[in-house]
Amino acid sequence: MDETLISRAITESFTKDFINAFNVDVAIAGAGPSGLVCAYYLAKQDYKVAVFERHLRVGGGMPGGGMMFNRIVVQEKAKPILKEFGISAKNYPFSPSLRRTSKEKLYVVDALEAISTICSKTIKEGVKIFNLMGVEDVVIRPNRITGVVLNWSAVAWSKLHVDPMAVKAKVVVDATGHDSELSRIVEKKVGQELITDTGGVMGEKSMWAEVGEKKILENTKEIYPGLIVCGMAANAVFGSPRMGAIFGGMFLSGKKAAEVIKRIIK
Ligand code: 48H
Repeated sequence: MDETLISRAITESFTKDFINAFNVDVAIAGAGPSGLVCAYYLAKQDYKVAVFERHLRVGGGMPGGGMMFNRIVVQEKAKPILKEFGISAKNYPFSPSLRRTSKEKLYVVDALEAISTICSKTIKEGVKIFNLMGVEDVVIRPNRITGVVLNWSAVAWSKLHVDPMAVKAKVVVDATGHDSELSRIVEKKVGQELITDTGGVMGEKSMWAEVGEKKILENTKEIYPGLIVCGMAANAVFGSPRMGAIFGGMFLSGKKAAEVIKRIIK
């Protein structure tokens, strides 16, 4: 066995996919639940999608469940998305007496099953996920975002001065979670021109699950021409509350982002 054949197989295969991702319909920053669900629904309709994830593993905040108990909660409204992916869900409350008195219809889901299934199905739909690559800036033309600027996470973590490379996209998605990094970059470099009440990132508010889950769908939208915000980043941009380890809103936000993007690209 020639070891260099292994090296060649990896390098050729990766480079082919990377070069192919230089020009995509949609570039998504962040492979958390909202970014992956968005990518899945777009790819299902044959859009060319690349996801760039800074960390070694995908899933963002999902594998950690609630406070490292690796379970998540999903509400009835998002059940069809669990069904779409084939993710098992148990009715909650477990106890019949608590179920009788509870107003909520909830499901408890294994966080690892959820994220591994979503990731697998997203890749099988044709999405290319590039991990260990961070989006450090956007590409801009007059009044429009037209791509993302990438670098290896190892470069950023080592604080090396290595220039980045760019990818062109018809639409860019900020699915970077609580930090809403792309939206903050655009605010900083373009000015207070985001489509929010202040023109900038308003900042996430303290926990209020019901409001947070409701607002996240309203907040999933285009905030600057060519830039869509989804998931936790949407609530951070629009000054809405966090919600804890309930993930229905993240799934629904990813799906809504895909619908918004389809309308923009058309
Ligand atoms: C590339 C980047 C960059 C970058 C960040 O945090 P996430 O899981 O995001 P969502 O919005 O899909 O899900 C949010 C959910 O996990 C959560 O935190 C909830 C429900 N919180 C409620 C509460 O009360 O706390 O994933 C974002 C991903 C991560 O994997 C980051 O590593 C990645 O984006 N990322 N990738 N370039 N510049 N910034």
